[in-house]
Order: sequence, then C-alpha cells, then structure tokens
Amino acid sequence: MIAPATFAACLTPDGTGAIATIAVRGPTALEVVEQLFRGTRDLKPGAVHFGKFGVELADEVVLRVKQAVPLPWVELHCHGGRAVVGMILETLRQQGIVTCAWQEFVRQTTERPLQAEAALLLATAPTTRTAAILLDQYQGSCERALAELRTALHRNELESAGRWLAELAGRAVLGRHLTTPWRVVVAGAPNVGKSSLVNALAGYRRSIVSPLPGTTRDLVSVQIALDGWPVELCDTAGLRAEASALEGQGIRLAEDAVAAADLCLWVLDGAATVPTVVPLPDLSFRAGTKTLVLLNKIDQPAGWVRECEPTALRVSAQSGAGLGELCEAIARRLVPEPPPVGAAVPFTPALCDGITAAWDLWSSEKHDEARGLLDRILEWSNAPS
Ligand SMILES: Nc1nc2c(ncn2[C@@H]2O[C@H](COP(=O)(O)OP(=O)(O)O)[C@@H](O)[C@H]2O)c(=O)[nH]1
Ligand SMILES: [Mg+2]
Repeated sequence: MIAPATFAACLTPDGTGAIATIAVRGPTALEVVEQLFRGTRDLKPGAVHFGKFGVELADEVVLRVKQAVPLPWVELHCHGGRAVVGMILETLRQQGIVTCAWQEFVRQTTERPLQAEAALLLATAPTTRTAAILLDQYQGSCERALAELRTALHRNELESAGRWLAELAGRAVLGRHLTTPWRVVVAGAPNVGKSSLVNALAGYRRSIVSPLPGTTRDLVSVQIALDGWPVELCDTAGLRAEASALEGQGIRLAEDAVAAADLCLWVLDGAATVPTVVPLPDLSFRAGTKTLVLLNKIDQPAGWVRECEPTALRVSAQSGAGLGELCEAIARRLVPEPPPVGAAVPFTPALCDGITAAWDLWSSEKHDEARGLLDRILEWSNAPS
C-alpha cells in the first residue's frame, strides 16, 4: 500500500492579510515541522509555540499542533506577505510535503462532502444573509433533509418523500444564487431613464447618462445587494424598432440579456408627453412574468403613459422617490419566500440541478426514474442516516 502523502496549504487569502496561516497535515507533518522549527523540541498537541521556522532563510512563526493522532496536523501562523508564505511552502516542499490549494485541503479534511462544499462556498458568500444560509448548510440542514428523503424512500413512504423533495426543489433556484448573483436587466425605450435608474440604485455613476437617445451601446453592469440577496444590475441600450447599425448591436445585446435575465425591469417614461417609441412587442412577451413595469420620472408632471399603466411601480431616478419600494419589490420577486433560519437549501450547482430534475420527474408521476436519480444524488452527498 502507498503511504498517504502529507499536504500543506495556505489557508488565508494570498498576500492580503498581516498574518497567514499554513496548515500541514499527514503522516510526516509533525516530524518535518519539528525539524524546521527553531524553538522548543517538545511540540504538544493544543499548545502554542513561538519560534523561527526555516533552514537558511527563517522567519518567526506561531506554531500549534492541532492534533497528533490519527493524522498529525500542524498550523503555522506567519507574516502574511507573499515572500514569507512562499519561503515556508518551498521549505516544506523540499522535505517531500505536497503543497495544494486551500480548497483541496478543505475537501481532504472535511468528513462529509456536502459540508466541504458549503465551507468552500461560504468563503465567497457576498452578503451576510447568503453566508447565514450557507452556514446552516455547513451545519447540516441540507444533509438532514436528504437523510429524511432517503429514509422515506427506503420505507416507500411516497407522500413524505414527495414533501421533502418538494421542499428542497422549491429552494433550488435560491440555492443557485447564494454566491452567483441574480441577473436583473433594466430595459425599455431610449431616454426613459434606464441608466439613471441603474446609477441611482447602485449609488454611484456607473453608466453614461445622456439626454440623447441611444448612448448605452454596451451592457454595463454593477453588483449590488437587495435585502441581502446579491444582484447584478444590468443596464442596456434602449430598445426600439428603428435604430442605427451600431445601436442595433447594443439592442441585440440587450435582447439577449433580457432573455437570460432572472428579472427584467421594464422602464417607461412617466413624463413623456408624446408616445414616440413603441416597445418591441415580442421582447416584452419573452420577458413574460419575469417583468416588473416601472414608471420613471414621476417628479415631473404626468405624461401620456401614466394613465395606461395603473399598476406600474412609480419611481424617480432623479429625486429617489419610490426607490426603496422598488428595491423591496425586486427582492420579493426574486425570493418570494425567504427560507426560515435552519432551512434546508440545496446549494451546489450539481445538487440544485439534480434535485430540480428529480422533482420534475416526481411531479409527473415518474417515481421510479426520480428514485434512480435521487439514489445517485444521495450516494454522492452521503447523507447521514
Ligand atoms: N426629471 C427626471 N429626469 C430623468 C429621470 N431619470 C432620467 N432622467 C433624465 O432623462 C434623460 C435620459 O436618461 P438616461 O438615464 O440616459 O436614459 P436611458 O436612455 O433610458 O438610459 C437624462 O437627461 C436624465 O437626466 C427622472 O427620474 N426624472
Ligand atoms: Mg442609457
């Protein structure tokens, strides 16, 4: 049998902190670290030791033996600069230790695969709200729901299995957007105030705002958080039937962006006195239920369109009126039912896809096919019984 290797990884972000943490774990971890550490010779599990680390080049470290058995595991806390981290990792490599990325180290050292995935995603959670949901999954919420699902399937309790599956599937869309932002596209005719609205929502001037129609030819996007949900807000070129060739390119980009969006904010000019531009009908149709209709420029006297759109949200990009309500409305449309604390949320793309596909099969009465798919998901996720 080949002896398992000893691995080392820098667990802290590259070159950004005053202190870096390097973990070393594997059969030779303790003896190699002992050799390279110029401090006490008596490294005790749990104790904290201070000394220099290295051969010719050496630098101060704080060393802690995390565990001696079953596999030795040592942590070195050193100066955070790239040179010191690089020197320590190179010195360890020269002693036969394999260096790896922190993600691989987390996967190796976390017992349950889903917990490891949650730990990796937690590090990139863009808001505290999404981090809290991922922390729940790290602590086992999703695994417990999968275990309940597995038990129900084993016992052939179809109603209960269906309920667990429905609950998980109902949160799969949210689960896909814990670290990947929702895409909200701002579209509408030229000059209605799309760019002004994006700027107002983002809180700074990111898009070009101009009184002339057709200034935004490329997609400009900005990432914001609405009610704790990460949102990529995407400005588009004004959509109108007749446009120059260059403008036309921007319009096609905008059409694609609307088609791929999670939500489209369809902006109308609430102050326009003449209905000059007709929004492209097939586009508003394609956006379908994913659309929130906004009436902008309500700081101005009412124009022709205001009467025609009694249900549209009323906003002013210029005065800020209605923007708070708009943010709430966007968050509600994206996540109509936020999960309660501790709820199970599928969170890796593969898990979200698998659960969604299984639910589609289950709800069209293809129980056996759904079970086949679920067996594979449950085997991979290794849900505890
Ligand atoms: N009075 C008023 N003017 C606005 C408002 N929003 C945008 N505008 C003006 O409308 C014009 C077009 O705005 P812009 O954001 O470039 O429109 P876009 O072509 O849809 O991106 C600019 O002169 C803006 O200052 C608003 O809420 N109130
Ligand atoms: Mg614009």
